[in-house]
Amino acid sequence: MTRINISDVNIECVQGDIANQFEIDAIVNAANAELRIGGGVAGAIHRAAGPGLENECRPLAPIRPGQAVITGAHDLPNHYVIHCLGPIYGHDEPADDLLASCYRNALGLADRHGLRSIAFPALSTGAFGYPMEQAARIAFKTILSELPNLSSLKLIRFVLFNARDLQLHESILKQQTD
Ligand code: AR6
Repeated sequence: MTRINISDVNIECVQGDIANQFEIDAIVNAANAELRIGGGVAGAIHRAAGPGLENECRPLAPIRPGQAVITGAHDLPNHYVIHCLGPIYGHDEPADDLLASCYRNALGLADRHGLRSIAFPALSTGAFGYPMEQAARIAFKTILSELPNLSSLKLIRFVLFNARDLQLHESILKQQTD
């Protein structure tokens, strides 16, 4: 686990399951455009939240790449879920800008709701095929550039599924903040 404090905000990298993050106000879903239960992160979140989440999502769909929408968290141990549609690598362009928009829009939504903490998975790096290292650089660059615009958020956590992805994120976060 790595934690860095910048401008009074903690940025953390941990290994774990995004659907099992206690004491975090909002978790971010790597959603599909229809906001339906899917595989990967979306499957884990919807299974843990229960069917009420899909019902709440239905009128908000479809969403566009780069967009973020917020719902309640139902049976999850959080207050909100922020659903982001990341770009499909090699299909949605410009991919870097669309991925950055996901992080920017999710942080903005959380902050406007007065939330103190948010946890992200590595958006677009699974079924959507984004190379992990490139995605991590964009994620942290966007988060670091958004820090001056945040007032309520004090903890931004990255939840990585395996040790290799955790190490990669830790080293890129260190590079970008040294
Ligand atoms: N907790 C944390 N990270 C996870 C978890 C988990 N429970 N499960 C997977 N990962 P993905 P995408 C990692 O495919 O690429 C879905 O089917 C995973 O190793 O969930 O944005 C949706 O319905 C990878 O590094 O999201 C969409 O159709 C990262 O999280 C589509 O996939 C993202 O993997 C979205 O694709």
